[in-house]
Amino acid sequence: MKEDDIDVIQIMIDNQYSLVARLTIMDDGSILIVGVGGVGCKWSENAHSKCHNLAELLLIDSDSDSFNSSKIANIMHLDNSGDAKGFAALPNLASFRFIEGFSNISNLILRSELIILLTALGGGTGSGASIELARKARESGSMVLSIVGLPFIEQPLRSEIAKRALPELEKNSDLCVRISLERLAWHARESKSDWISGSSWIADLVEGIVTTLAKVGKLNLDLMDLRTIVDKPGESTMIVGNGDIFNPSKIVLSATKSPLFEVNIAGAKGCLIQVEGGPDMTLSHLNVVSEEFISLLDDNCQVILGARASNEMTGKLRLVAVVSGIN
Ligand SMILES: Nc1nc2c(ncn2[C@@H]2O[C@H](COP(=O)(O)OP(=O)(O)OP(=O)(O)O)[C@@H](O)[C@H]2O)c(=O)[nH]1
Ligand SMILES: [Mg+2]
Repeated sequence: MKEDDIDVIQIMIDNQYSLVARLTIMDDGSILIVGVGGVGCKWSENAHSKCHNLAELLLIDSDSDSFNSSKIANIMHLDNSGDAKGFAALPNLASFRFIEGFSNISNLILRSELIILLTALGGGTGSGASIELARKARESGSMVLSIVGLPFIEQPLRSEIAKRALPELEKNSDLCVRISLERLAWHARESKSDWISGSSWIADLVEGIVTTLAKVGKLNLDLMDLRTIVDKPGESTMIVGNGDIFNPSKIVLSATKSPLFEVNIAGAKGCLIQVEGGPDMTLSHLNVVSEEFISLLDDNCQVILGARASNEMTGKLRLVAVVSGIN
């Protein structure tokens, strides 16, 4: 899509959705992707590898194996003194260690406007430290989007730990997306990847959110837009769908097949949508994808729409949506 086309699309969108275009470009380092615990670290490292120019990475774990593969991550090791490989179902100890070591990462948190926190609950580290991280981040004025894996049904002890941790994490996050590990594993099989690496779904979602908010573009959406949507009463969630440019309807279908946990977006009252494509994306692609997605939501849903074209997306389309006001 050429710059001129973007101008045309801008006018069309203004007419249809009363979008207020903004040119805000976030400062370097203002988006931070944080992985907490073994699985959270893997998910965030994978996600960050797709948008490393636009966000910083922080890995937090008690098991130092989580830090071995990244050369660019900021690291918070919750057990520097010993050779412990985890907190083996002790979230309180993980919280305590996190608070004790927080001053080492406080600057990083302080300069982050948006924190995307990834963790899988049920173990010690993720279930304890993620809550404290979210709390500290909110206290220092950051917006916190949490993406949280919930244990497999056949893991009763882990599920119990997760059940206790989840409400606290939700309370300390602006938006908390619950991922079913069963559905993620199913999704991973379909995309020929594995759930421990986040399937491809989590990396796509995080990359989508980061590029939506950080990328220089005429239709750039920003944190104010995101805030408008997530502040609506009710539940909120995030969704991503991918496909090729020849079949835009399929993108919406792929978005509805997400590994999310029991979420029904039918009555959603707010939605921020970003459609991404390559230079070959046209207004009609943009319309088909956004209209089809919006038709799944409440008739009076407030919609904020953005679009972005980049060379890497040639031949492809991606829809990223933050949906809120779900009852
Ligand atoms: N089935 C299965 N589930 C796993 C496996 N590893 C992690 N999980 C799931 O992912 C959740 C989080 O695991 P981790 O990220 O390893 O936990 P952690 O936060 O590092 O916790 P600690 O190691 O106890 O400090 C667990 O509660 C399980 O539900 C695995 O190898 N198999
Ligand atoms: Mg661990």
